[in-house]
Amino acid sequence: MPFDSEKTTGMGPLSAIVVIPTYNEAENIPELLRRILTLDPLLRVIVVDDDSPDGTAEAARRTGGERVSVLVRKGVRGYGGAVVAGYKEALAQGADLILGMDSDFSHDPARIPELLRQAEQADVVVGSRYCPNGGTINWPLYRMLLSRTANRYVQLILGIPCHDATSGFRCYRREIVENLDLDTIRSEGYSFLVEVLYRAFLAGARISEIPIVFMDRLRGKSKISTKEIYRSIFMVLWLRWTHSRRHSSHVERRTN
Ligand SMILES: Nc1nc2c(ncn2[C@@H]2O[C@H](COP(=O)(O)OP(=O)(O)OP(=O)(O)O)[C@@H](O)[C@H]2O)c(=O)[nH]1
Ligand SMILES: [Mg+2]
Repeated sequence: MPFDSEKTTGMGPLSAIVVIPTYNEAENIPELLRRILTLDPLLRVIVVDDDSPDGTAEAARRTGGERVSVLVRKGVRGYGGAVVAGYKEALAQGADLILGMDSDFSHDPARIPELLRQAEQADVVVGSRYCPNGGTINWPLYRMLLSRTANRYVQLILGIPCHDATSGFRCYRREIVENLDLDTIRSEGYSFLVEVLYRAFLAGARISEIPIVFMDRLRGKSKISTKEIYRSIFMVLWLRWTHSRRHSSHVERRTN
């Protein structure tokens, strides 16, 4: 079904699907779905829930109606795996644009139309906290410092032209997701987001940013642990290392 959003977003006839990973977000998901579904009558949503004990999947089904698909993964947990499952389902449902976001209102649904519009001129559009006019509200100082430093570090090591490579609020053109080789992505959590953006960048994707203001979650609990943050630091080095190895073996093959 085309995303005929000329009146609301000026996007033209592209179909767009929003992918939302959830774990214990029953307090947030009904209101979030209502806000997204009123943005455009043709916008669709895929919620990927890891069998949350608080009934998130059921709450999503109750509110969603036919424009919302709820995937429940049983016996597994993890942000990255859930997002991969969501991307695959969005491809299977024929999305031209795939937009990822969190379910805790840190990502303001009102910014979705702008992300979609910007995807007319780019392959990946990132909602960025660290470009001019972007920011964070109510984040403790240590998280702000950690997140900013992590992003500077990612830019330095990987050279991705993006101020916020750990932002989960982003929109991809379908072809980019098709070429990600989703089954070989190893990372989880924040480094998952970095790995996906790095792969897109290496494949020559045009990356664009729009400023967003990120709100600390008001309801529900954080799922991504501090351990995950430190693991991500090593993952970035690993990504750089494997890429340079692939690059040098490619050069060697060409010179032999
Ligand atoms: N399906 C699934 N979703 C997850 C998992 N971990 C996190 N999520 C979802 O991924 C999104 C981001 O997770 P958050 O817990 O908000 O991570 P965060 O924003 O770094 O932490 P806070 O700032 O405390 O909110 C939310 O929508 C979560 O519900 C998981 O293991 N499985
Ligand atoms: Mg959050």
